[in-house]
Amino acid sequence: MIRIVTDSITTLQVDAIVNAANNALLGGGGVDGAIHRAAGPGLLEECRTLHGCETGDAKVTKGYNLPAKYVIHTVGPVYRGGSVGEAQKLESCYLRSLAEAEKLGCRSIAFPAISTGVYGYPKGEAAEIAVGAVKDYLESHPDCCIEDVQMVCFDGQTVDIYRNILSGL
Ligand code: AR6
Repeated sequence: MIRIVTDSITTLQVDAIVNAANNALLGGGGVDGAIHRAAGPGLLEECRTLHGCETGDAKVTKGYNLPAKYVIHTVGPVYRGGSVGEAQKLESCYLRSLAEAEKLGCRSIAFPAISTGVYGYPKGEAAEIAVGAVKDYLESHPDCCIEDVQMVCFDGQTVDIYRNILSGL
């Protein structure tokens, strides 16, 4: 099931939350900053051992002081007009994160709207890619342990966009 949630991702009692990180995986602003603040210093310590992450890939840490057991750190593309492979990279963030969650045996996972803040991806296009990728993954993995996918919409515009897309499914 794919559903909309409007709370901060740091408060969610799910098996895994996804972080919209950067290639260094050493923290930053936006949702990344919020996750590091809420998780505490153990998260940064573990992140240092991961030696960064490629755009479109995903790496796992524990959740430390978060209610979530795991944090899946993924790196969305910086939006540069849409013609340098951004859509495929963004889709890969969702697919790779779900694959990591499945490996961990997660039943629930929460995603932020990756790349739609500082990285400038148009919110509507990014949401279409996000929902499409999750739907494709779940349909192509019918025996998957993941049963609850929460799309965290942190602003009103994003809520409206996801409502429209999900109501048309
Ligand atoms: N819970 C859920 N969503 C949130 C939260 C929160 N607490 N805070 C912000 N958002 P952004 P990006 C939403 O900029 O565009 C960082 O510095 C926000 O409203 O966090 O992928 C990293 O280190 C937006 O919809 O991530 C990278 O350098 C969405 O999260 C860079 O920003 C993503 O916004 C990544 O940029």
